[in-house]
Amino acid sequence: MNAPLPKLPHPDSGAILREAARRASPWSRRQFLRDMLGLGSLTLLTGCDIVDGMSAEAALGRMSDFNDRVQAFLFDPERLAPEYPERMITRPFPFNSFYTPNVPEKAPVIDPATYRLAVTGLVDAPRGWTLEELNALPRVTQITRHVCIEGWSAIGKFTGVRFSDFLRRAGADLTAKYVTLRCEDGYATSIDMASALHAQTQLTLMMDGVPLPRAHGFPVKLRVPTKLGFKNPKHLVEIEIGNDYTGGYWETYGYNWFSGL
Ligand SMILES: Nc1nc2c(c(=O)[nH]1)N[C@H]1C(S)=C(S)[C@@H](COP(=O)(O)O)O[C@H]1N2
Ligand SMILES: [Mo]
Repeated sequence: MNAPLPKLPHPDSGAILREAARRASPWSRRQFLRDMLGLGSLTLLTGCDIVDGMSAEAALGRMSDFNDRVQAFLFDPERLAPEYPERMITRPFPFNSFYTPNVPEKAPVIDPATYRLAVTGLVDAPRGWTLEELNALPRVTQITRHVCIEGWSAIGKFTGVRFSDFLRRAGADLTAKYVTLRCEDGYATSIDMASALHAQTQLTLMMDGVPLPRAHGFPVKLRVPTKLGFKNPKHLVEIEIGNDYTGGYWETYGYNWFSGL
């Protein structure tokens, strides 16, 4: 780490440093943080004094917040993710999950008859939606690319309710900051309201013309083609509208919260 340090934080410095620290083994991670301390660079980049590893972590967190704010500022709600022709659909569509073993057989089994999608927080009247109610709403279809942070991408055809329509019908406060998405398998993530209201953000009920297969999020997932795959929660059970930052599963392990494409 002998490169001259920039005077002002580069918009990506938080993401770069966090990624570097995350990739390092526990030992080299400590060494990495110590090197950074030695150079005084974290103080320079974050304006906060660092005395130990814990505050270095806090500083990295602060830079990630900064990175989130830059991305949120740069996010253009009018810009659309590319859409593709049917012939480019990836079949079979890859599977991924946070659980071990990472196999589709471990995906949650949900009974469509008793399933409820709870909409909570800043809404006119919090309540649970049945699958029948969700299936009765007007639908749209998109063929978009899902990009996983682990280094693969796939094109899929997703059919469901435009999320902005759903939020309006649910009586959500559209001026709230965050939408938190909780899943049957314990997975969770949260997104900014501008991304929630984006024209292509979809409460997805079908994939490739059939009801969402169990492995891919039955009965409902949120498709957010303007964000990385881990911001596309499967097996949704709760949508909470609020103004407090709630993070998410991978976000806790250092993945950048905004993760726009
Ligand atoms: N409930 C839930 N949603 C999830 C995940 C998960 O483990 N559980 N993994 C995320 C990640 S990292 C990816 S890449 C995609 C994978 O979706 P797929 O299996 O349909 O490809 O789901 C995302 N949403
Ligand atoms: Mo992913």
